[in-house]
Amino acid sequence: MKTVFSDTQLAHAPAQEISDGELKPAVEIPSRAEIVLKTVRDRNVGEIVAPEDFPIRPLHRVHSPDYVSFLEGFWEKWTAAGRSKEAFPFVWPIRSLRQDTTVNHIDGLLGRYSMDAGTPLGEHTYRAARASADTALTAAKMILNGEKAVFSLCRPPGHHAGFDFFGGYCFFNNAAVAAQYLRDYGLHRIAILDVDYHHGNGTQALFYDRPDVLFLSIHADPKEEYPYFLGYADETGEHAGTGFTRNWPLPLGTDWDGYTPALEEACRWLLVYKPDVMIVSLGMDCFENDPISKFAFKSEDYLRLGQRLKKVGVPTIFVMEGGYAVDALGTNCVNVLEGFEG
Ligand code: OKS
Ligand code: ZN
Repeated sequence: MKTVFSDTQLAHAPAQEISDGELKPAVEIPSRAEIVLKTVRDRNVGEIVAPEDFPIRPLHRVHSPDYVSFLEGFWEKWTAAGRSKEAFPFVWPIRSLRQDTTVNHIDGLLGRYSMDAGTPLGEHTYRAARASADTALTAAKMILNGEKAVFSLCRPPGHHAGFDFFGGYCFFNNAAVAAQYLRDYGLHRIAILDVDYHHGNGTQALFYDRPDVLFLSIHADPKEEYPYFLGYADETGEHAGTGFTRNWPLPLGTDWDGYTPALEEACRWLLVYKPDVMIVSLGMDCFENDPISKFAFKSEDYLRLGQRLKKVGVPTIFVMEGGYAVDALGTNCVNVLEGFEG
């Protein structure tokens, strides 16, 4: 299987993040991609190719132009306000506040375009996030050109990012951008299977009213885990998309045996839907030693996951999402790819 990767993605290198009421060292860091890349090389997964530079159009098919422009112009506005370190939002237009303001101050804009305070933005965030989206787009294009499986080594991740907001370490929704690109190039049905530990709220919301992109997600119960406010079992789509979203929230502590019934159900939905392409939002944060997560996958379970996904039998794009146990991240990720390749 070929891997798509760009060095530009490493330019987003946050130092700190807000979590557990403290400023802590950031966990969504460049070494995540570096260790996965090294393991892809060491275990001869296949050729590693650089992404194409795509125009802005495929991003605007998923994200609002004003949001994309906000990210592009963010650092200039941030530094013009006299700030020099990375940014965190801290005020949001919730419920009783106005949604329709044309706020101008960078602190207002940060709240307008975000969902949490846990996602630092820096000087190179936009460039890296563009490269990450280009990485997924290139994988999609390779599938259109006949590849049967491609690994899109994306970073920063994407599945929490929505139409006009960043959060959960995500800026552009790489999997969604790839899915929309495949639709725009004439494929009829795309399935996104999200196996990251966290619910992919951004992806779900983007396709919630659409039958042409099936969204299936297995994740930690949002009652107990980020993103808290989406990912419950009764969210199954709306309007024309009714029935085309499925969620399997699982209890903290879930191991492979606890996970497989949900995975089997998801695979049955895939069999019925018969997608032209499956996009796997591939987080490795179900791993037992993940520093921010509470599932109990072993490294071998990632081999099994890859083997099971192969049996779905459709062209597949793996898009990397989360996973923060850096030492094991390469092993766990390549286990999925090797399990898939057989
Ligand atoms: C607080 C924890 C925020 C969790 C972000 C989740 C990132 C992730 N700093 N999503 O899939 O892995
Ligand atoms: Zn995650």
